[in-house]
Amino acid sequence: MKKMKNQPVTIIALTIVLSALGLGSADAAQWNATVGAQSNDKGDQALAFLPDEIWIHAGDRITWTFDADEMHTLTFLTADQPRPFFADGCPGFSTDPATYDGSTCVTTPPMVKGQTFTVIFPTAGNFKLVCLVHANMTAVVHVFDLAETLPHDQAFYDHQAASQRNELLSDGHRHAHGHRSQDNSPHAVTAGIGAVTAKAGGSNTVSVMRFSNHNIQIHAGETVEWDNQDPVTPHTITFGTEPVGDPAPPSPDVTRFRVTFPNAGTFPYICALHDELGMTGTVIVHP
Ligand SMILES: [Cu+2]
Repeated sequence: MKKMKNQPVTIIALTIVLSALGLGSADAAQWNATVGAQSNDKGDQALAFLPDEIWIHAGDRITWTFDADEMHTLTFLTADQPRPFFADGCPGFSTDPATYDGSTCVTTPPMVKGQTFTVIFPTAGNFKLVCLVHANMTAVVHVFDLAETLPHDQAFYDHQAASQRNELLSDGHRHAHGHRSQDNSPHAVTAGIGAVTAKAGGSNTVSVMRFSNHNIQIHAGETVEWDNQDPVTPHTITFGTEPVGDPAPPSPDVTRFRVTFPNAGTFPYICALHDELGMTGTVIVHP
């Protein structure tokens, strides 16, 4: 009973503090946005914040919903902060909801479809949003003073997010299809195709998480060459048991990988980073 009696006092005290800071909840608006998008088979991945540009008022909050099985982070760095490794975070990870005013780094750990994260923006400014997993995945949040008028409402952003999503995913479909039809070298496999789009708000990428020619047939003694044509997303070519722990490739700059198969047999392989998205293949070696 004693506890119940204390609660109203605490709430009143908190309200006074918030009002003094000009963060009265009556003015604060809730905005919604999305991180990532994917095709139904998960093979085409939009590496994008949707929408990639939002205008809000100081004190407002934005909740981002993750919508892809490919992992992403939601990260606001401080000025001049070097881009950290995604598993290290700021270092460390922010608790939900986080507050960002440019003075302290805010980041989520890598997150996937269904998870959400909210950031409150108490002060005016232009804040860049990045994903620590994918270079070239950026957006911007413009925080206006309360006196300024916002250019758009939530319905506008919902519509824009949907059209950016559709544009990226249909791009991915076209790239994959176009590439496969001209893929006439019998011993070559393309591990990943991607295209970066730079826009006013940020840059987005669509990545095709599939091996072209994924059931390649060769003869014993021949060589298969994999190349990665994706400028943003690394891939691995992994035969045998999936490595335990962090599957990041030891050298992301390697874009070509050759294996010679001396013996006949069927050799399944995966991309250790994206096998859960269906990025798998087989080399069938005939005698
Ligand atoms: Cu990402």
